[in-house]
Amino acid sequence: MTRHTAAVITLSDGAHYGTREDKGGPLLAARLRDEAFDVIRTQILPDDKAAIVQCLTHLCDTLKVDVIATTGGTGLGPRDVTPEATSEVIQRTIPGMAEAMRMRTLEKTPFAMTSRQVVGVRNQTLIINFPGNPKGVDECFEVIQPVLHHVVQLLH
Ligand code: MTE
Ligand code: CU1
Repeated sequence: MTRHTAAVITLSDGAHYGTREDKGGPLLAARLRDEAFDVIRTQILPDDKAAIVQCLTHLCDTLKVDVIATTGGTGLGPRDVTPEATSEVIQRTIPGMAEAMRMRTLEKTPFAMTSRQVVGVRNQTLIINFPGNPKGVDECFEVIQPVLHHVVQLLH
């Protein structure tokens, strides 16, 4: 079986400028490695829509990674733009995957409903937004884990 590739992007002004430790990114990378993905790129970007769009497009169109997992910037802070940037890049949305993460983790915290996370596809790349909170990353990853490889295979 050929191994699937993944990229992890942390979206956070604080983590980018070094005032906050990035915990979500390394956690996502570890979860993806546990699922036998080759994590070929990890990056920390500020909450800047144009920069995020450019990075996602490059990962999809040039590096052709199978899965991009983002963490952070999905909430209601004035600088949170991850869902907007993702929506600009994807060609098809998978609302069910985003809804499943919110619904299933709502049992754990009511704040799950405040994450505007988006899941979608550009060409053959699956893009999944996770919240910034490491606990949220873990809880949401558990929800989508059973379909991850199947979805990647469907895109080929
Ligand atoms: N989802 C789950 N499953 N668990 C969580 O702890 N945190 C919430 C929410 N989603 C959380 C969650 C909180 S507190 C916020 S503010 C939003 O995600 C948005 O987070 P973000 O802006 O860091 O992406
Ligand atoms: Cu919050």
